[in-house]
Amino acid sequence: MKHAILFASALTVSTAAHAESWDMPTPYGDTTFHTQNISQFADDIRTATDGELDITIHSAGSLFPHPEIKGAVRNRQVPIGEFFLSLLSNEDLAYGLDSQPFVATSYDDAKKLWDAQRPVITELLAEQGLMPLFSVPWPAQGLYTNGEIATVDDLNGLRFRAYNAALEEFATIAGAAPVQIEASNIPQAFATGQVEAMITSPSTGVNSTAWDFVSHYSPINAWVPKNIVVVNKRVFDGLDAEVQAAVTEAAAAAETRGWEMSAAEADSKTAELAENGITVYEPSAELIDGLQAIGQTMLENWKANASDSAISVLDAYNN
Ligand code: PCA
Repeated sequence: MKHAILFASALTVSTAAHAESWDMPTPYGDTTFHTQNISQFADDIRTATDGELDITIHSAGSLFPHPEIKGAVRNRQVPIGEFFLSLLSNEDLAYGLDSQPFVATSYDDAKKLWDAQRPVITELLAEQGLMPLFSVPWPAQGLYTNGEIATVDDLNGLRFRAYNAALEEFATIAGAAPVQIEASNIPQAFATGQVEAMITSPSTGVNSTAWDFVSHYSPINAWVPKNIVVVNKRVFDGLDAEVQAAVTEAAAAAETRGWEMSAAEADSKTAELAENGITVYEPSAELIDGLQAIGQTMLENWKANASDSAISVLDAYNN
């Protein structure tokens, strides 16, 4: 009996020596499809490794605020994390092309753009000891306001919620007043009058119960921005080969599944906005013309500031 107990505890110790627990910060809430996809990713890895790698997700910026997640993975405060890819456009504009209006507006375009971005940003991230695992798009971005927007002039003077530098530039060119607000704080920002309009996906509109604070939504489908999951390369390289393979396989599955979830939500979440009383209207030709003109200006600015890496992404995308 005594031997059996000793043997059992020795087993526990030897398992514990190999098992790894990872904390994973993510920026968006638990009802967000990205978070649900990542939760499945963690489950897949736990199953495939028999618990050798156990990832705990800390959603909605609860472990690190969104702007600090990438740095936390780089500094090995955490081994893995998710963030909005175009937040890195202040480092290199190659990261931000998916948030430029009217460059890639459909899932097919978005896929082509990701294929063009992936090798370039893999190299850029490697310089910082980071490795991309997978990237998943949000549904195309639409316009939330009180009342219908007939032309770009109607955006003039509105306090406009922004989530990155490109959206801030967009709002400024439109004559609106941009305010940076994380997705989790959208309801609060509208409730307190900090903002009165926004551009985001139907997913984020539903997740933040947009019908509580705006009356109208227009699927202007202006861009298809992505989230990315990155891992610290040194930490990944320290894993057993089988565990590494489990992570890579789960990542590939998460990318495929995430793109499918996104496409399904583009329709279902737009329908949910309407079911909850939001007026969903097609943008007028005049509105689209005005928005495209802003996109044109922004792309010229982008090109004027783009690195060789960034230009190579645009060239690969256009070919
Ligand atoms: N939702 C996130 C990013 C893009 C989107 O659709 C947000 O609004 O912050």
